[in-house]
Amino acid sequence: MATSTRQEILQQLKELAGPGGYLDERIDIEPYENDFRRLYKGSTPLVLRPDSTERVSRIMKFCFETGTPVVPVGGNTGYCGGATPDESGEQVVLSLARLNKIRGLDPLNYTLTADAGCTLAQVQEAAEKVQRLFPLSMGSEGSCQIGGNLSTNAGGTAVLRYGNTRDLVLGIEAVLPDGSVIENLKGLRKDNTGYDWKNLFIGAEGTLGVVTAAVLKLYPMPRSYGTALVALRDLDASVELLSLLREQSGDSVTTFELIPRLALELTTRHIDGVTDPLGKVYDWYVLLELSCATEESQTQALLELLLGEGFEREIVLDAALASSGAQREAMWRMRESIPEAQSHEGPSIKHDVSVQVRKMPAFVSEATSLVKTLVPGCRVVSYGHLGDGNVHFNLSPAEGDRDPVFLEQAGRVNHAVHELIDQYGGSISAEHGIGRLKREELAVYKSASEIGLMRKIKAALDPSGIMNPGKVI
Ligand code: 2HG
Ligand code: ZN
Repeated sequence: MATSTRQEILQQLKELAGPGGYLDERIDIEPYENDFRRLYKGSTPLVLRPDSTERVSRIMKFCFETGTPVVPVGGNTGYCGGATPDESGEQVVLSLARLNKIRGLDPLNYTLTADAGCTLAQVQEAAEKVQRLFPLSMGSEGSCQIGGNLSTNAGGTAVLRYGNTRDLVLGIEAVLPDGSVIENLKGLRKDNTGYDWKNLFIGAEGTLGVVTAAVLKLYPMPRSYGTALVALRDLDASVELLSLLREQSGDSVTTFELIPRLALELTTRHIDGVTDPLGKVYDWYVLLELSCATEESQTQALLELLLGEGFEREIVLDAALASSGAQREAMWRMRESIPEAQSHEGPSIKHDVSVQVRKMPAFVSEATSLVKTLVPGCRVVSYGHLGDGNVHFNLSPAEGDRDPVFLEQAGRVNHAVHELIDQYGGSISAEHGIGRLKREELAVYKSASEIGLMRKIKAALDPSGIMNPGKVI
């Protein structure tokens, strides 16, 4: 932003955002200067909150002409600082929160068209009203926004069955850095007409343009769920059980989440109302869910049969089946509150890694030994989306340890774990993206040719580098 005209630029931007379309008081701006995990504290003079794609377009055009850097933000629930301005005070924040209408809903076409600022829960609820399922699901669904879900290609707990956000999008509307609007909201399942440009914006974390709307895929609403917390013989048993369930349930496994004993203990310790549904203590559990088109009783019977088979094969040691909606919710609450429960035990050193599903047990064992030698006494809470080959390999300090030295080791530990995941042919960011947090790591672990192509795409779409500078690449 040219300093001589800074005040004029900001004034003009406020006018383009329209009445009620911006925040410029310190107290209102402050939440946008911090990321959800409070890893970064940035600074911005202005938060724009336009209420239409047209206003976003005019704002971007003006920012393009004046070289003003823009940081788009949705619900600000990301894990990698991707929506936080830097410390320069030069970047304006563009919130999509006021673009919050469901534009269209077609139960026969199984599609829903949403503005970027709709919350994920709002989209789920709109679909549910017409007996359809929008399957993207995660702990932050009450506040994360669909535009942010697209921009980060969010994952969540139903990826195994329905895929990542990318797999749930049929078309988007986006505003390019120069203010032009590009749109394909036809809602077609087949449209094989050249480059699939929408996928450039999905997962780009706002570095190529601003997603303003999307046509999303809906699914039939399952008639019944079979949910269970299952204690496993050991970590290897998790992969065997997953395969057994997939094979014999007509592939109706929707969720398969790994939960170590410590995670279960922390949730019972810190989260009101969470209890351990099993009478005995085990090392490893999975929370699994089948979702089916059959009657409740049939689904329950199928799950019992399959777990019985697991028992016979000695991969399952024990299981609690949810026999009511309330019990199902309680199991989900336990799973969804693991990150919160872990935060009560001091800061965590996090990793969001993926490998081929079959290699996950070996990776978790080796990584656990590795970090225990690097940070003696640390507690490993390695949990999450095992069905997708993705775990959150997170470290807490030793019980009661509040020494800030723990977190100072994050860089060293991250690097060692990332080296290991690389040896396993895995990824250093399975679902949380890159943002600012993993920018340097990305440059290490992605091949030169991939980085080269990413740079060319960035330069072609955002030649003056005003879109979310300093993120991803
Ligand atoms: C989850 O799966 C989230 O619960 C959060 O992706 C993971 O806190 C984390 O590391
Ligand atoms: Zn996750």
